[in-house]
Amino acid sequence: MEELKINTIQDALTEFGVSDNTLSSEEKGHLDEQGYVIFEDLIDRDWLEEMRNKFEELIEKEKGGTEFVFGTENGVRRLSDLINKGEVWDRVWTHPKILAAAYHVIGREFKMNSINARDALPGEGHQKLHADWRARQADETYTGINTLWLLDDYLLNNGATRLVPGTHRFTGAVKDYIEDPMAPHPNEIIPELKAGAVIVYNWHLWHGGTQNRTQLK
Ligand SMILES: O=C(O)CCC(=O)C(=O)O
Repeated sequence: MEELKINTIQDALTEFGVSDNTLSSEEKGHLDEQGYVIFEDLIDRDWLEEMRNKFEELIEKEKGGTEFVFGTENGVRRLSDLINKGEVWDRVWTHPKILAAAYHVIGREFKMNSINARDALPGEGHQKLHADWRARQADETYTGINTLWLLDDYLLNNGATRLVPGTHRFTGAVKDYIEDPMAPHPNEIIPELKAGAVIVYNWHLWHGGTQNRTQLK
């Protein structure tokens, strides 16, 4: 068998099927300008079903689920370290679109950090606007992305994520710009999407879970 030689990030990307055309120029532009890009129907029906089943199986096994950064979040089912909890998640971080987006934003070698899951139950889930990395300095280049894999539809009232387009370009922290990070932001959007979509965002982009207002009286 021929030995696989991977010496550079380019070798690794090629091995995973990434080419210059994996992202369209519109997709790259959106990521650059708005700080995020949406891939609709990235997860096919069988894979979606498999991920949903695995999620429920793990929640059952872990008695409701916890998450390592925050511990627990009230009324939210969370799982962490999914990379070590089933082959179904391997396709998440090896997907060519995701790797291409990571390389486009970071522009050099990078590594996978973690795969976690989050599901806000009715009445819960509202988070502060936050970035997923420390405040960026003026001379600092972008260092990472995060991705949201939709196992359920994103609706305006079911706890979908709010994003504030363009904020990845700001230096400093969210608190340097707004007084109340829990409050609605005038520029925030909640993308309404079907399960199976994936949102990729620069990890400096301000975002946060919203309250799941379904089944509330
Ligand atoms: O689930 C979401 O809507 C976003 C979660 C998030 O940003 C976080 O937990 O840090």
